[in-house]
Parts: sequence; structure tokens; C-alpha cells
Amino acid sequence: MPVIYDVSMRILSGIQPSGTMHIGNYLGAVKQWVDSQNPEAYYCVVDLHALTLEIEPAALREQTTDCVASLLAAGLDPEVCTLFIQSHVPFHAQLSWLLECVSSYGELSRMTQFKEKADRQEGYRVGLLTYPVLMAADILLYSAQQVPVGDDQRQHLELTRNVAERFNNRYGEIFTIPEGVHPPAAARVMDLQEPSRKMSKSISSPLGSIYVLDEPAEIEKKIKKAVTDTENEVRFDWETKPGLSNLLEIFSSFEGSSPEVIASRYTGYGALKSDLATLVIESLAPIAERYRELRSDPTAINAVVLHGDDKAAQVAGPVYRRAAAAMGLI
Ligand code: AQP
Repeated sequence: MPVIYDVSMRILSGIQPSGTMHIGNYLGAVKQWVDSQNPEAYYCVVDLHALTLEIEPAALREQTTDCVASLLAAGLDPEVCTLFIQSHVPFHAQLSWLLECVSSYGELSRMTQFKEKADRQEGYRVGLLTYPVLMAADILLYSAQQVPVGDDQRQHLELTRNVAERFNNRYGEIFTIPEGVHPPAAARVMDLQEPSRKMSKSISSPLGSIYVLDEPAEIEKKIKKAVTDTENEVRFDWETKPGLSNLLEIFSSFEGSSPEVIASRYTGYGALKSDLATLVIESLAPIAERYRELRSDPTAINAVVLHGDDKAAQVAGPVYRRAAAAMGLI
């Protein structure tokens, strides 16, 4: 499949340390980060975003380091790109406040992800509502031209563009207007048990998500038990066969052939599931192995992050100061 990024462009993207990376995160975002990494690419573990839902402090600490190790294991090279932790660069929270003051309650309350997550709990946190503004700050601080993200982030990216344009019109041309970049296949990997819902770290059913660090037997079991339909005709058709089409997109993203071509090779679901399990297990095994090596040395992980934090702050600081000055802060 063609590389869809222009590697001369400034890139920014992030991932929440809200749980173990699943194949939705990997295929929808992280795999593209690895393919597009270059000295102008900035990737961050967005730990402030993980505070929008209840999370144990000890779990957040562990998961943040796990997340950095997973990104390195997936192939990010800190000699090539910049990998940092969002909360270590205070300009993110600072710019977020400035941008909240050019955003409206109406536009934030219309965000689908906010409505879905708020519906699942009583007394949701204000941060759940304002999270897309913090995401806008993450992107705009780096003057990112491209933002490689899964399909679920389209709406938040549109909000970022709107807020940036509004700011520029009112206070002067400070921000670059970014574009979202989505992978050709598996831009939205669905839950294997509920194919109408996206695969998610925080709200998936036990067999619904395949995690990058799952054991081979778990991967096999989850794919075998994935919900399909009562027919046995292998056809790529999201309308009538969402469960099967999800499997075909996952297959396509790991293998590189189109979902239609893959479908044409099979006459029954059993063989397709069995081959897909083998492919996923073989594709993820080197990542899991590398992860275990890296995770055993937290000091080395910390050194990578410190270096990245520093590089990120050097880019973000001047943009924040220009934005603050444009608004009248002295
Ligand atoms: N199911 C998905 N399919 C394709 N891409 C996905 N992404 C997330 N889920 C899918 C992409 O992964 C990147 C990092 O996502 P995130 O950590 O910021 O969290 P999220 O989008 O809110 O997704 P999760 O994994 O489901 O986390 P929780 O449950 O904590 O909200 C993003 O580029 C996202 O598009």
C-alpha cells in the first residue's frame, strides 16, 4: 500500500495512556506514525487526556511508561522523530486555556465522543467536555500540517481547524491550519463482539479488542469468536456484513492487499479467521518481544522521554508566547 504521508511536512499526533494499545490504535494511527517518522514528526503520550475518565494514579504512572515502550517497540525511533509526554510540556495546558476562550460550549457539547462517554457515567468531568480543545492545543503548538489519526478523530480535527481559523481571524495569523490523514484501511477498527462500535481501550467487551501485547492463544480465541453473520459467503460489505468486513479490513491493513481481493480468496469464514489469526500473531510477535526488552529498562525509557520533552518544548514555547501576546497577555 502507498505511504500516504508527505514526510517533509510537520506532523503531530498523540495517544492516551488509558490502557494497553489495541490494534485499532496501532493500525489506525501508530503504524502510520512509524511509516511517516522524520525529523519534523512529533508524537506524544497524551497523559492529560487520560485524566478525563477515572483512572488510578498508580495505573496512570505505569501505563504512561508502558505506552512509551509500546511506541518504541512498534518502531518509533527517537533518533529520527520526537517522542515526548504531553504533561511535561506545560504549554499544552496553557494554550488549551487560551483556546477555551475562543471555543463555545455549543460546539464542544456536540462532539460525538463526548456524548458517548458522558452518557456512560453520572457527573462526568468538565475535562471530558473540553478535551477536544486540549487536543487542538496539542496540534497547534507544533504548527502541524498533518495529523495522522484514526477516523474517530475526524470531528475533533475539524474543531481544531475551526478554532484555529477563528483565532487567526480575531488575533492575527498565529496558527497553521492542520489536515487529518487517515489510513486507507482500518481507519476505524470495530469491536470484534460489537461491530457497530469502535474498538476501544476503555469501553470494549473482554473479547472485543485485540491488544498488541496479547498472547498468541488470546489473539486466536478472539478472532475465532469474532461476531460475523449467519451466511457463509465471504464478501466485503459493511452494510450487511459489518463483522466480516471489519475482519477483512484488519487483514488488509496487516497484509497490504485490498479487502475485496482477500475476500475473493475464501469460500468460508473458518479458513479466513484461521489465516487472519496467523497473520496478526506473526505481525504482532516482534512488537511484543521488543516491548518486553524495552520495558525491563525504565531508565532508558525515561532518557528517551526527557530528550523528547526538551525538543518539544523548544518548538511549543515560541508558538505559545506568540498566541498569548496576540491575545493581549503581557
Ligand atoms: N478503533 C480504532 N480504529 C482506528 N483507530 C483508532 N484509534 C483509536 N481507536 C481506534 C486511534 O488511535 C489513536 C490514539 O487514540 P487515543 O489513545 O487518543 O484514544 P481514543 O481515540 O479515545 O481511543 P481508545 O483507544 O478507544 O481510547 P479510550 O477508550 O481511552 O478513549 C488516535 O489517532 C485514534 O484515532
